[in-house]
Amino acid sequence: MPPSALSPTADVSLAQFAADARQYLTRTPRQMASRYFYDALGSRLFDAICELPWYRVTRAETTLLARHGKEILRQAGAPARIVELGSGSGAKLAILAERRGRHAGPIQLHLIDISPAALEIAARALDALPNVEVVTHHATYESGLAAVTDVQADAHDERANDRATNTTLALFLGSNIGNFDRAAGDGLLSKLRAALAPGDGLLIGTDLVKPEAELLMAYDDPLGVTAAFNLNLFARMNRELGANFALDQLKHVAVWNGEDARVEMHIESLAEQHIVIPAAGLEFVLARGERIWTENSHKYTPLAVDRMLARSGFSVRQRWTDVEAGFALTLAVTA
Ligand code: AVI
Repeated sequence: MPPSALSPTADVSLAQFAADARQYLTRTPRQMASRYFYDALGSRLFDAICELPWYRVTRAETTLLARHGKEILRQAGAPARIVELGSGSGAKLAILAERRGRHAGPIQLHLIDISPAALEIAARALDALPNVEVVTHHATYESGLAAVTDVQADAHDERANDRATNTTLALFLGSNIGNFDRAAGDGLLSKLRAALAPGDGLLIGTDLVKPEAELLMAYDDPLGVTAAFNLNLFARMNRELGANFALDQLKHVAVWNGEDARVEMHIESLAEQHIVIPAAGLEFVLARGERIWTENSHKYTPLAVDRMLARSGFSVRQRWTDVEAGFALTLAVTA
């Protein structure tokens, strides 16, 4: 998974999946949690989305990291450790770590991801870099934050040993923050802030507000990859929860909600369907034209990023922007 990031679900039990299906699908309007996009096929479809010319998040971020990585590390105080939330393949972390140069001192790279397979691949790639110690944490974002706290506690001990630098840099990339609503995003960043020590940094990737037509192409691409990504959630419910969604009667819909500055993905039913989901103990009629809301992807202005970080106890140190792609990497430090 790319910003394989996102999918705090690989280790979520079937019982939890069923309970969430029941909870989300009975809301008004009906919803389903986007974290369930990322089964094996969903993760591959997301990888494919990242390759699409219309979805520029991953390419823009990778280019910024390659171009400014050295400066980012300098501004972050030459961190003694980097902790990535949702490290996926580790490719972005590798780009940053490589920018340290051959003769840099030792660094710890902490990878937090819910996919053991991704952690193994990433660890192998990063282990090959000079002077790095790779530590993997098989965890969701939330339990990953506990890992950050542990890392900080260890660092505290090391401080007694007078290490040259003891800063931690946390990475939260891929505009993964955009999939959280404002309150949940603030909550996560506040927890991250609490897990860090004074002077530590956070590098956060955010997709920026851009013309509606561009945003809609990114989330409703002409090749239908994003549609397949969205529909796969329903194929997954059919397969794993015994649901009976008629997939050929479901249509992918992406809309721009300007008021809340987010692209929303929905699935619309082309016909009335009597849905039964045995594992969730759920039965309902999905009306013709009714939509199930599957994802929010918030977009930001630089000011909105600054405010979000300030609300969570960070102050912005520097920003690197790909103006053409409309994507920003922001380095903030604990305020
Ligand atoms: C992983 N996340 C930041 C992606 C996004 O842009 O919200 C997921 C995605 N959904 C549709 N395309 C990509």
